[in-house]
Amino acid sequence: MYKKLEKRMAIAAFILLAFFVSRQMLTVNIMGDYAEMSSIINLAGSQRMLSQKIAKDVAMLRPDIDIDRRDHYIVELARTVEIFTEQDALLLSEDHSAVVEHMYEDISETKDKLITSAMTILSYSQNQDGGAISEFNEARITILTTEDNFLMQMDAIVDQYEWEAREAFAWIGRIENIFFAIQIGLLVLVSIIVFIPAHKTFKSMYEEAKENNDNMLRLFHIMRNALFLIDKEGNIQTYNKKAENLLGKIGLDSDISHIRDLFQKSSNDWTQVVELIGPDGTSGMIRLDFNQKEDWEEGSDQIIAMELSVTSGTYRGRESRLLNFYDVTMQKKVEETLTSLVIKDKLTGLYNRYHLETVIDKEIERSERYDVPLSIIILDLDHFKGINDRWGHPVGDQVLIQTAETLLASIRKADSVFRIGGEEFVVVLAHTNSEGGLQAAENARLAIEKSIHPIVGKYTASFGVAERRGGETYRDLYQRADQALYKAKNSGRNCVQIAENESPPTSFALHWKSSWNSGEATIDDQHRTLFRLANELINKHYDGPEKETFMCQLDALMQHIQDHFAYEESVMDQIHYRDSVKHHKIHTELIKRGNHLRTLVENEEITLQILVHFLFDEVIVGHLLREDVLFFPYIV
Ligand code: GH3
Ligand code: MG
Ligand code: MG
Repeated sequence: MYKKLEKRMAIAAFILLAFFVSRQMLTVNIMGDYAEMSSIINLAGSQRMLSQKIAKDVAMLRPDIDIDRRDHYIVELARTVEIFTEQDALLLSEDHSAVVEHMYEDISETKDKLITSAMTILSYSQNQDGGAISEFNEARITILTTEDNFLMQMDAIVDQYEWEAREAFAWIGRIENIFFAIQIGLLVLVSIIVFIPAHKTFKSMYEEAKENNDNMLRLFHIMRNALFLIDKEGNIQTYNKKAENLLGKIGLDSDISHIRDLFQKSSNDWTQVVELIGPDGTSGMIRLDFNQKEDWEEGSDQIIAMELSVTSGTYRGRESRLLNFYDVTMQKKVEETLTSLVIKDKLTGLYNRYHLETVIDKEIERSERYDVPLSIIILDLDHFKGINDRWGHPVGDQVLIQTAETLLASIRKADSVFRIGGEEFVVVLAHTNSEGGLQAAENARLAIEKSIHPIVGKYTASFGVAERRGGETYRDLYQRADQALYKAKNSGRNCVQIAENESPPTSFALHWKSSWNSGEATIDDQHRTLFRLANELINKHYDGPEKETFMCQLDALMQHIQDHFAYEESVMDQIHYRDSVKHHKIHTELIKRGNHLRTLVENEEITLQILVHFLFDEVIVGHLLREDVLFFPYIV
């Protein structure tokens, strides 16, 4: 639309320009003609005057005139005749209309007579002795009689000139009128093709802009987010209803003028906010919390969690920032609830088994990295089935809740309690060795024993404690603590038993290190299972009557290795690991060698020890440390 208009405007401008240029050229031309014509009229007028002067000079040159005056008139007459002839030549050289041309032809005889007679008088007067007086007199009479005639004819010529000039001017007037009409026509045309459409376009553009502006403003006010528009210096230009609501909620007057006043009520450092809304106009997002005004009626949340995003732009021609506050209080609460649902036990509010696995992995890693001890307690309520049977399930539940409270009250802040099953709890004791663990368990045991339930009365629990050995997995640690608990149950319950902390002197074990984790859950699980299966075999005597069971377990281990290799290969292919082919080949080679050694054992060509060592050293540990670790970094 606007493009079309621009084209039209260019065309109109061109037409108008062409019109004014041609008009100007014509005017200049006509003015030239006008100047020429007036100079001709002047000349003709002057000729008329000169003819009169000739007549006057001739009249004065009487034969009896005294010598001085005669000389004067002779000079005068000679000069006048000279000018007259010069002007006559000029007049004749001009272009004339046919009428004037004809008139000149008519006057030429009279004029010649005038000039010839004047020349005769001059020559007689200049040389008194030459020529006859009769000629002089005749010439004088001719001039005096011709002059009238010449004057009349000259008047007629001047009149003709003037008539022609008037005609020409009449044409100028007509042309002027035509130009005026054309000018009006052009203006009408330009109005039709340019001004009217332009007016319509500008009007619709204005209306559209106004409508957009109104809609934006409406949108600004009905937005569910709190919006503040500030200038570069942080002065508030305007804000919407939600923003006003926010100000009220946090106890600020609605006439605050600087945005700093708002942020001073937030949990965030002012400099952090300045960075976000700073002078360079960077845009970004931050999370901030506001403390709700104490006596604010709406809702009961004390903290208002907000997400702030900043956008740069202009407002009324000034560089501005739009601060968009999005209320995430509900979202935050939902997130917290969801997290708590996933990691907490509904009945007691303690962490659950799922969360224990996350926590214990981190604790094990920390204990290894900083070389600090780590212990766990497993406790199980004594004869809980009996409590349920006697008082019913709801009372049993109450006992579980009371136990949770007692445990939480008896342990340190750094420790965490988990309900891992019905009436079974685990306490993870960070930075604690077996003695500390024993102490903590004893405290908890006493606390439970003392916490008399209003219906059930006294009830007790049995405890197993274990300190983690170097390189020990959670499973093994748990197993040892569970064995200690089993011992406690067998030693009459309501007591604490500690797991053996020393490794059995004869036993040798492969210790899993958390740094060997790949990050891929299944691979890590399979690797740990390989270690466990290997450890189960490693200290067994494989001669004698147990050989058959041993071979069975060995075959299971080899099968597990094969399954694990296949899974690992599928992961490598999925992530397009660049050395995937090479790694596949190593797997195939290891399996081939393992099967070959297995056949040799079968045929009793080699000892079982060689096969076991090959599996442990080459396949499980060697391959993991040499080749597997190379592709772990590619797993995301
Ligand atoms: P012991 O001293 O050998 O541990 O004896 P026990 O009766 O405590 O052992 P057992 O494991 O046989 O019984 C555990 C009982 O705990 C069985 C089950 O009904 C009960 N139980 C498991 N979960 C809940 C629960 O959430 N609420 C209640 N009230 N009881 C539960
Ligand atoms: Mg139990
Ligand atoms: Mg029990």
